[in-house]
Amino acid sequence: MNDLDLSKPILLYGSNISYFTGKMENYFRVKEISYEQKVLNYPKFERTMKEKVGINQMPAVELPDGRWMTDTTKMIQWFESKIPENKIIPEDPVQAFFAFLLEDWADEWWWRTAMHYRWHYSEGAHFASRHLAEELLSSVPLPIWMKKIFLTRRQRNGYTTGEQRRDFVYVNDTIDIKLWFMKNKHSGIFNVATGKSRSFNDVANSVINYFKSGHIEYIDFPEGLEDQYQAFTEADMSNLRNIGYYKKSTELENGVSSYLSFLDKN
Ligand SMILES: N[C@@H](CCC(=O)N[C@@H](CS)C(=O)NCC(=O)O)C(=O)O
Repeated sequence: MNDLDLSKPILLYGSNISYFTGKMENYFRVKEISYEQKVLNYPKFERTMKEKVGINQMPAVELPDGRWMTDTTKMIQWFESKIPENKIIPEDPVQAFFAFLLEDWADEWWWRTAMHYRWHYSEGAHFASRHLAEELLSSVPLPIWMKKIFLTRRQRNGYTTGEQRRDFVYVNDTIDIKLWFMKNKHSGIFNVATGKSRSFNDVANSVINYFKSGHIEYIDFPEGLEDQYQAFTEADMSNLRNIGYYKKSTELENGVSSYLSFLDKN
């Protein structure tokens, strides 16, 4: 049964710089479905979303009959099942499978890069925070600069701040490797690490967990050094494995707690 009334425009709630709102808009354009993009201010948007669909994310769609829905993947599939013209999901099941795979790849992975480029660099952060402060937070009675700081902190947290990664190795593991080399004569250049990078947030959280108190405070990276800094390093351990060293390295959390308890006792 087709229960979709297309005689009136569909309402699309979301920010006009939200990538997923853009995805839905493009879908409507390709399908020639008439829609109206609307902005609902926070905190009203959050309350309405929780009430109508149970989750606070954008975009959301309101159908002319008052039904609400969210999640672009599911919404597109729903509209595809209702409107057979201009299908964007291929009929052929193998092609459809690859189309879904591509969609999943873009939806679940590319937003990370997009968030990084939008929020990490000050030009992007200034632009996006001002836009969202004026658009989504326009009814919050605070000066724009305060809203910008709030938004930039919120968005950087988890996407970029403290997410620089290193291959942290527990000091005892490095000694084990050296002792092993004393018994097993090999010559060459070998990385002495874990092969698995972890973030500075992980290190800080391990310390907080050990002490059961504390919180993370971020400070801006010194200007001028940003371009020299390597945000990610991870050792290739294959040389060491190829000569027969297989001992598992200590997990970061265990290394931190064992070292901190050593410091406590000494
Ligand atoms: N899987 C969802 C993802 C939607 C999504 O992540 N939207 C972003 C904005 S583009 C959002 O609402 N994020 C929540 C937040 O920032 O609190 C979809 O396809 O619609």
